[in-house]
Amino acid sequence: MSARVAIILGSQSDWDTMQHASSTLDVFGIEHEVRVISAHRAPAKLHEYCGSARERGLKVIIAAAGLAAALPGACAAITPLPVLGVPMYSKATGGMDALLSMSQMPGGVPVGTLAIGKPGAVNAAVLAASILALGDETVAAALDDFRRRQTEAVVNLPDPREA
Ligand code: RP5
Repeated sequence: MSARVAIILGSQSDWDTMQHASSTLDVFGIEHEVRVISAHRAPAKLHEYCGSARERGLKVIIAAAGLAAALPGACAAITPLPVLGVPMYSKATGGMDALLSMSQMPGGVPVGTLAIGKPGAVNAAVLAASILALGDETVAAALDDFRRRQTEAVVNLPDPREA
């Protein structure tokens, strides 16, 4: 089956964080592809990739970048598909540079911006699953199962003094 979600990285160095988006999509059985396409270093390639994304069957784009993180916004400028942005941690600002770059989009060109780093990577995948679940009962069932197991894991925690 062809990929329904694309994970685009601004750099290979983002993979350490974004592997958590990929492994979370695997939990839901969601086919996805991963590409490194920098908005700043390879804009023509990004235009080509996002410009054909919808016709190739992709439904959701997850875009991760750090620093002056133009990537998710550039994706959203090119494709009408939902774009979920994941800001990467940076030593200079802790990731606030990327968070603001992604969240402060002009009206009409949205990027659904997640948390900085690993929680954002995981949540981008969960949110992509929620979007796909609207039209896919198998993903909807996997999402329900994921949420049920997550709840059980915290409800059944022992008293921390006894752990
Ligand atoms: C951004 O700059 C990338 O998304 C990455 O988070 C950051 C640093 O990239 P590298 O210099 O490690 O390639 O464009």
